[in-house]
Amino acid sequence: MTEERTVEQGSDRYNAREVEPRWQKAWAETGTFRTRNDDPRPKFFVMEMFPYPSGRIHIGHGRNYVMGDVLARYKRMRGFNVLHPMGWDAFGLPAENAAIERNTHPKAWTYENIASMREQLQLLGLSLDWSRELATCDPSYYVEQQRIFLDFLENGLAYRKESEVNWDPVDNTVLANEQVIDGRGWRSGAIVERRKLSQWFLRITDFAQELLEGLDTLDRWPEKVRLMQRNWIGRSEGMEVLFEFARGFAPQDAQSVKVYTTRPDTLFGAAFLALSPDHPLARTLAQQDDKLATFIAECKKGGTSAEEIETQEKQGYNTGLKVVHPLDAERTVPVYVANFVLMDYGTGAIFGCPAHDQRDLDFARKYKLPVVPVVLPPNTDPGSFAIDDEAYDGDGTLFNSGFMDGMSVPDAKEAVARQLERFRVGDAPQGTRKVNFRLRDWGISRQRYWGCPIPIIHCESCGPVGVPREQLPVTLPDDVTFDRPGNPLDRNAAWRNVPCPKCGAPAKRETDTMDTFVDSSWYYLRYASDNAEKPLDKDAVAHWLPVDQYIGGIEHAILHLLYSRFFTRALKKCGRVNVTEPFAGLFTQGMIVHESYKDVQGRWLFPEEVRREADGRTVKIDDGTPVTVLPPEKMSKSKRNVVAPEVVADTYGVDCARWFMLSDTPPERDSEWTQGGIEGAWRFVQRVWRLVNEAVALGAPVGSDRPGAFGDVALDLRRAAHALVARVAEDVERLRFNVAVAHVHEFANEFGAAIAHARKAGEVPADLAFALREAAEMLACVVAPMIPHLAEECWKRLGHDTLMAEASWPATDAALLQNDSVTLPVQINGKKRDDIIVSREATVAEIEAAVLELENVQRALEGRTPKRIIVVPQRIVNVVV
Ligand code: ANZ
Ligand code: ZN
Repeated sequence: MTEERTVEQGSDRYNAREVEPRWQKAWAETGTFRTRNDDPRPKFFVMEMFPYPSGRIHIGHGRNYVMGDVLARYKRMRGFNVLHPMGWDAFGLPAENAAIERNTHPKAWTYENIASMREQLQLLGLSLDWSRELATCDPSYYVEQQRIFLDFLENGLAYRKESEVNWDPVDNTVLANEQVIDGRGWRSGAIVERRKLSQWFLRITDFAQELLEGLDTLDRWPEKVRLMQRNWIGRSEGMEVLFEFARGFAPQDAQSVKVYTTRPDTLFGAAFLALSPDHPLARTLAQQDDKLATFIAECKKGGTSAEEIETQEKQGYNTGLKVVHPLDAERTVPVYVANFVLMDYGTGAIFGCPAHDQRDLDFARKYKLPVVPVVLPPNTDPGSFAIDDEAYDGDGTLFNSGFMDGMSVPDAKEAVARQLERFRVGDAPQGTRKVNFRLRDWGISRQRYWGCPIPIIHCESCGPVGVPREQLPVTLPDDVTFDRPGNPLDRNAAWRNVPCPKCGAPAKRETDTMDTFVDSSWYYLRYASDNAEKPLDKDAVAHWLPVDQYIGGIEHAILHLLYSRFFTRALKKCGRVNVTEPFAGLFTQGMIVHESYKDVQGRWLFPEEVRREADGRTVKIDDGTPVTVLPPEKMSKSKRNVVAPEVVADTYGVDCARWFMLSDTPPERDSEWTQGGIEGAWRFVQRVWRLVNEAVALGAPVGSDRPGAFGDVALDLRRAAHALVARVAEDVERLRFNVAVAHVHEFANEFGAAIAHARKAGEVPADLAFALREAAEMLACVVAPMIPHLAEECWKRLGHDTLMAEASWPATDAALLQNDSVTLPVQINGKKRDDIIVSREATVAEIEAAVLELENVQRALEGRTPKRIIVVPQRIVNVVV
């Protein structure tokens, strides 16, 4: 603190409000961030997930853009040709809802939002190539999407099929499974029904195995995201097993039922067979059985997702049929129709083993079926082991299982598989090994106006016909009304009625539009092109892809990222691109959270409407009434706990907001926005300005020669400055922005001390004068990616007439860096798994913390805490798991 006072003399206050717009203008006028495809420097492609233009952004949206921007600016300084683009995920339901509520047009609403949000983003000083801006709702974008659809159609990757969908009776639309929450539509809250519709599908399942294997190559993705994708793809190895009907208990036209199981080892514990309500046999039986027909109709209520069906109360209907146990001809098993069996997985039929599957156990308890355990947990007495209300799905030894008794679960699986492969039912083997995937083909039809039209014309004689390419784009008609529910395209005869492209007979356009996830599945490819005529440019894609760093929210861990990975593969198959994995590096950032406030009437208040009193109470600014403060949570418009970027820009400047966003917390974790925090950032920004000014006053002029020798003070300062450059480089490369900030803080103290020393000396010796200038330049460069406006102003003050945004990252002198850091091998249980570079002065606690952040260590730990971490300073680290 004392040091702060001493450096204050002789420098003016930094005025962000005047400075920031000035530099933004300079960047725009020189076209600094405009990227050329023919630039010979090595490429670096960094992008953040593009926003939905919902209205206005708040500072919580800004965090991932700022992180991407730091990386973009840093990589530019390191000599890369950086592509850092921005666009708008501009189709979707909210625009239609706004149109209905406010009597505007979705297009007008969307483009107005884009305009105001673009202005807000520009305010943040992001180094974006705005010339590549795209909006998915623009015909210049979706024309290519329609071509892609036709490519997929021609290559057998798009097809039409009848399928059951989640139907929202209020919004009158099909919902994706993830839009059904607790059996209700995500927006309307209406109870969802199931309906059959003819829909367009994309054949993502063709790539299931590839998409799974590709995950192993994505070593710069968070392990968590890869795991989520792996589970979503859901590969399972199991068997299809035929169960023959028992004599006297068989239906008219069937001899056997085929089930899919991943646990054939538990066959001796089978208590029942269950068919999906949609199983053909169930349907046939229902024709003769009214009660069964009623039961099946009941099952249709509620959504179609696996989660939905799994959380429903288990319901069954005993058909009276019986099957013979495949391994014991003396035993029969009753056949039910059950609501928890899905038709589109496996064979649509299962055998239930209550002792070892929770759903089956719930079902067995309800319908009083036997519960016979066949897997004995380790170290358990077979005589006393019994299942109560929890099924046992762990490992163990087989018992009550004839020839499998005493085997481990994997051995039993193998033994029973061999047995069933030998047995015959008619001509067929009784059991066949089978790999299944949970992943389903992607239904992309939406009964909505504000989406990309599917370029198809339906003709009575020719069927669905692709719109000829020269007629693309099929644009959305503007003259639509939203006064009635449903899709206005259905009612728009002028748009809908067209001749068949094949036979010329009167035909009708497809009125479904595409799921908006299609729009976002290829936009990163569109960015690569700088040629409007070639929105998907194979050469440009080959040049830029894969994206080197993609940054976005964990909420997109599954669908968006998986669909994008599918799209590159599908487009490759169509010969359109030559890239397989779209995103080489992925980072999922945490959210910004903020307290929320309620007044005495229980109404939400904006942060700028409240004030904290000296005594700690929080009151409303206008009338002093008390305010209830609620704990920090995700910023959201509905709770008003949002901070607008323009408010921060006006009060403290954008750089302060950027600095605070980067400084507080590790970037993958949530960070709390506080008044204290932003004020701290403001003080620090001012301090950097003062330090640089002091150094300009005391230091050597720009371009001075380096003295031949340096005294202790100068040498220490040089060492600190060079170390700063090296450390921040590494921090930014690893996206550890908060650590970079900490390093800058640390350096500011050392720099301040050197300045104080120089001032005391009166006449500043040449070696120190040189070191002061060098340190100031390095400091300005190092903070430039984070607080670029201030950095430009410092650069100018330091006497440069070039743009800092175009400057190079400072070179470091290896001799000065020596002794600064050491590389320690990291062992896990005695085996070397990684290296870590740490400062030579790092404490044991710091090293431990850094080691725990290593991906290899995290993987080995699988969420556990290590038993011990042994740090041998300067030598080695061993993690004992
Ligand atoms: C008998 C069994 C015994 C099963 C046991 C599990 C545990 P994954 O791993 O996801 O592939 N199943 C098969 N088809 C089904 C369908 N259409 N609807 C609902 N459930 C179905 O899951 C495979 C297991 O899920 C299969 O193995 C089957 O139940 C059930 F102790 O067979 B199991
Ligand atoms: Zn026709």
